[in-house]
Amino acid sequence: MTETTPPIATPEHTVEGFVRQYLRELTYTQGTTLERASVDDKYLALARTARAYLMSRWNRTVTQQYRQPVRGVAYLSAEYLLGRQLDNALIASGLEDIAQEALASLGLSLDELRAAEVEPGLGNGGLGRLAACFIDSLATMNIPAIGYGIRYEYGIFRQTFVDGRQVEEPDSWLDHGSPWEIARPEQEVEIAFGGHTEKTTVNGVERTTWTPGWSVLAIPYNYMVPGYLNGRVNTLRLWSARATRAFDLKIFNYGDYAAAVRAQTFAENITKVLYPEDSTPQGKELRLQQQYFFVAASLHDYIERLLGEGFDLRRLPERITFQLNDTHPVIAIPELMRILVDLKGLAWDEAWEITRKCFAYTCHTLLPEALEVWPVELMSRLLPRHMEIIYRINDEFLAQVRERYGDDEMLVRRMSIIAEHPERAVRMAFLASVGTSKINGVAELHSQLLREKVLTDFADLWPEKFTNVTNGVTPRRFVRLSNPGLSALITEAIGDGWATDLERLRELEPLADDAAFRAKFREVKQANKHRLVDLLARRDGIVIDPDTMLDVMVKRLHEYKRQMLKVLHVVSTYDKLRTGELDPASAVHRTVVFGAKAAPGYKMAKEIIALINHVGARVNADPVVSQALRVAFPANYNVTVAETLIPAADLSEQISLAGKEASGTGNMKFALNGALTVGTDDGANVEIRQLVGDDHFFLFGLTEPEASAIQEAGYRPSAHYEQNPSLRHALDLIASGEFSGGDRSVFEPIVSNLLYEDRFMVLADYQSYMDAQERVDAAYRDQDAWSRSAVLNVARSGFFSSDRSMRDYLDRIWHVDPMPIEG
Ligand code: H53
Repeated sequence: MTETTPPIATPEHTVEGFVRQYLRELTYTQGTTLERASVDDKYLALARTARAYLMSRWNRTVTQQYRQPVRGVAYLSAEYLLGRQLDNALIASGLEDIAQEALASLGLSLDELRAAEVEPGLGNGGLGRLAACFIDSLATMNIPAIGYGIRYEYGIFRQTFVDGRQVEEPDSWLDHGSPWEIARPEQEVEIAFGGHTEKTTVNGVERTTWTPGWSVLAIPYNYMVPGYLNGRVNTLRLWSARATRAFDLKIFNYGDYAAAVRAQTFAENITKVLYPEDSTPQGKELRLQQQYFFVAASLHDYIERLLGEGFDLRRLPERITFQLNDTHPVIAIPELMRILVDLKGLAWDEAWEITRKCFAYTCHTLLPEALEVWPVELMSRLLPRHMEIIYRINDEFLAQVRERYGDDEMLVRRMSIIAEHPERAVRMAFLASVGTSKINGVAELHSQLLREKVLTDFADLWPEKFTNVTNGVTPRRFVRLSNPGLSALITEAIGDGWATDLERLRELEPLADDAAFRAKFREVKQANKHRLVDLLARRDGIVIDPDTMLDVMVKRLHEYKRQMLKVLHVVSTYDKLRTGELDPASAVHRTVVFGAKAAPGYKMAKEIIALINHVGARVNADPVVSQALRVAFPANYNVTVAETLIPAADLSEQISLAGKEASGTGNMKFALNGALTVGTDDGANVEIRQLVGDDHFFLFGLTEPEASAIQEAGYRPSAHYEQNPSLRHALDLIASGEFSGGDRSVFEPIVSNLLYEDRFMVLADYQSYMDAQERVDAAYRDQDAWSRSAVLNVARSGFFSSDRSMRDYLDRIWHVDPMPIEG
């Protein structure tokens, strides 16, 4: 294949070379001229130009991997929240300056064209963005790796506000096509569902055959995952559903044309839309179809390629680890068993040994409601053979449990992969625990609680299976690309190389004591604030003051993340400013920025969004209050907005109830960009605080053991309301209709939920949070000390590079060696 293709020169790495390639793309691919081209045409030509530079590296990577098959890793994830591709492609190939100059020579602006790119929002939040960071790091670290996922036609919905309430609009990101994908329809895979199974005996050996009821085609689309300046381009392979030819034939051969077209639509619905729930699954049938669809296609794809090499599947664990990103791809475990036993004729025990060794599982949650469970009825109907396999896995596993612990029926019931109540259902996290060789949590505290509270019995049975890998974020996107000012300052101070060796940021530590460096650091922050001012004005018509403290809380809207606590702080401050308890002239001036999407079916989360908007409107309209406090809530927070918002932030809000946020990754991005954190002892906050030091982090709130103890003793939130006048005023103000045009009913559900339920202990942490915010104000008054802390946050956060996370996965789980690309 590619080896025999005569080498075709990559476009020259010069301004002239870039211009030539750009005009070629504009003319021959886009079919237009500079004079006639729309902004879209110009962007597409630019994207294809960047792609052209990467293409030969991509081919080289694939060729060298074919020639020299080595151990690798396949990341299975239902979500990849990639963000825009153009800038990343340019920095990865060292073309940023060349592109800028080349475009300028044609009278074009890189800034204008990059704004035309629609980001692929193929993920909800933390989990999807983490997957995107990981594949970036793997490519940069020269690891032979492939990502597998789903090419949703509609990604995460576009959020707008109508009267302050969230309205969802479809995200048709593929409307203008995507220059970043390459379809490989000839590598389609047929994926079957439904039907029934039969047992037959062939030569005295019992075999099961599955006769499916229907099937669809999985069409792969390849995306380039460029390593940073290293010549490697890995592949992300996303699957799209298409009706089989049988549907097309039916359309022509049968009279019922409409029914045939409906059937086709049905098949193609599988990859139509990303489910917008983040960390609280909905248990919809289509979702299970999506999961099996992409996992079955991916395993087939990988295994067929190996078989093409003449590979012996008995050695599969030597060649690959399939990393399961949460429970979403866990159906891969029975699928691999089916392939090995039913299709390849291996004995069950041998197949099981292979399967367990090939898989590893990452758990991303502690919330019990977030652990996926599929009704046996549904699983049996949709995947009857897989259900049988799960039963057998469970039987053998429970026999092992009985052997080890005796007939402890309570324990057996607790550990069973099949839950009996409220309905018979498959517990996917348990299937993952049994069917893998390693299980990891995503931050130290999370991994500890996973062992102690969620998968306790499994940790008892197999302590050696459990490990931790603290999450990380890619410094390429979240510092180098999104914060060019800080990047230049860092490079000026410690030279380059830090973007692939982030612990080198430590070398900045002494500069925290250098007044001139701090001044430059403040200049960068100020410039970043101005960039944000421009973005919000242009994008949202929101005016913010760059000469205020930027206090930012951006993440999915979820009660456990406690946006409500931030709202109460805003309301209390509003109250104090209004009543004169706080003097607006001498108070620290703050702009509180929110960004959050709520799952469309999550009522309380949507009410909280409305409350934030209504409180914001009131605060901003008050002539006295707004001198010292303003609220901004740009709609449709996404990766692109994050890239401008995070570098501008002074204060990062990480205020979940301790023991609820598995890790958090936004917290890492803020610290790396020199924001100080106000946070609880939760998730990766714990590690951030340990690294940056208590003096440079505003800790508040209950610890996990404290919160658990209170819950066990019986938590009564209204006691806090009764005893704390400031809290009472804030809640009364919300209940009074102050923020809802006098209508007391509007936010009543929020207030009574807090008073009588408050599952996430907002009221219990209120006072501690208010005190922490006073410490924040006091610290901010001393700008020199503040920027010293901010520099130390940057210097000490190198640990949170996703390159380090990958190293940990490689050492503890994958054991894959780097394979640099030659030439
Ligand atoms: O995964 C992030 C964590 C974060 C956690 C998040 C997550 C999802 O986005 C979706 C499902 C799920 O179970 C967990 O909430 O704490 O940082 C990446 O690990």
